[in-house]
Amino acid sequence: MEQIIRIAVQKSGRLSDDSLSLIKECGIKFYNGTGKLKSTATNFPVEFLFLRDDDIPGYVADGVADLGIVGENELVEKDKDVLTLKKLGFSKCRLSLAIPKGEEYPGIHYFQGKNIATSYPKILGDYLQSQQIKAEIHEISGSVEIAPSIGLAEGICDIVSSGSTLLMNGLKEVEEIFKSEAVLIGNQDMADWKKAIVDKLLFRINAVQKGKSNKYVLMNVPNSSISRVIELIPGMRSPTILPLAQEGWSSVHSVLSEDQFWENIEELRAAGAEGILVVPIEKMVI
Ligand code: PRT
Ligand code: ZN
Repeated sequence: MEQIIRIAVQKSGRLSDDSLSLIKECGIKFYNGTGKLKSTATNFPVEFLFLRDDDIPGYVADGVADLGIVGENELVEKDKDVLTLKKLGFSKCRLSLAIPKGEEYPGIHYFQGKNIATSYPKILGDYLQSQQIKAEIHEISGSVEIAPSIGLAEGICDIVSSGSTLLMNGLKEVEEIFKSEAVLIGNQDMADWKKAIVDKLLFRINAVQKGKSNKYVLMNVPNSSISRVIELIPGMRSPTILPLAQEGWSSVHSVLSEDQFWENIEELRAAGAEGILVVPIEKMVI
């Protein structure tokens, strides 16, 4: 049998584009025709299953898929035994409690004895228990935000990103109860040969993520300032220094996080650096 692992990704929705972009950035090529439920990569031993996100934790727990990409909210709500292998940094959102905007909110005890509509009964139930609040949880599968206006519940617990859905429905966010982002999950009992493929994939994901958070920076520096500039941008091992055609000047190349770059930009200029270029890095292996 061909040695290939299966990875479950969302078929279409808020996770799909970023999941597929990450896979492509890892150099994995596959054909993703519309409506396809399965696809095999042409240059990496992986097959993709395109599923609803709700089903991904279960499929990975059962071993139908070895890996999956899913939001932490779905993962925790489904409560399946899987490994969380890597936070992926996209599809960030929060799960929050919200109430009609005209209501006074005195604190979490507001919810004591109230009805709350949500698609996340487990996360909400655990949270209310931790806060020693007894409330009625109404599980509904969609359009949670309209529950208060139709008299189904006094409050809701739903995913919030920009907050505009709450606003449009006359609600205000009063408690953030859970933070979520996309994660790579894995089956707990993978054979060693599968783990070896997963390690290769994780190695590539790490290289892509490191590349994204770092920049390649080049600048012209008067030779008298080189030591000062090196202190400011130490780079991976140490910066590269190349002489410019003009006597007394060098080109200094280094790699640093974007934050580090902005923090040091004024001092770099004060040290005489000029012609500063900041270039994106596709992949980075340290
Ligand atoms: O069809 P399938 O079941 O696969 O998809 P789905 O409809 O269940 O999920 P989908 O594609 O909407 O979201 C997939 C995952 O993306 C979620 O599980 C979250 O982890 C993450 N995510 C990130 C979000 C949001 N941002 C988001 N804004 N999921 C949902 N929303 C919805 C939210 O439910 C609310 O209706 O967007 C609205 C709020 O957005 P704002 O910007 O108005 O606050
Ligand atoms: Zn879903």
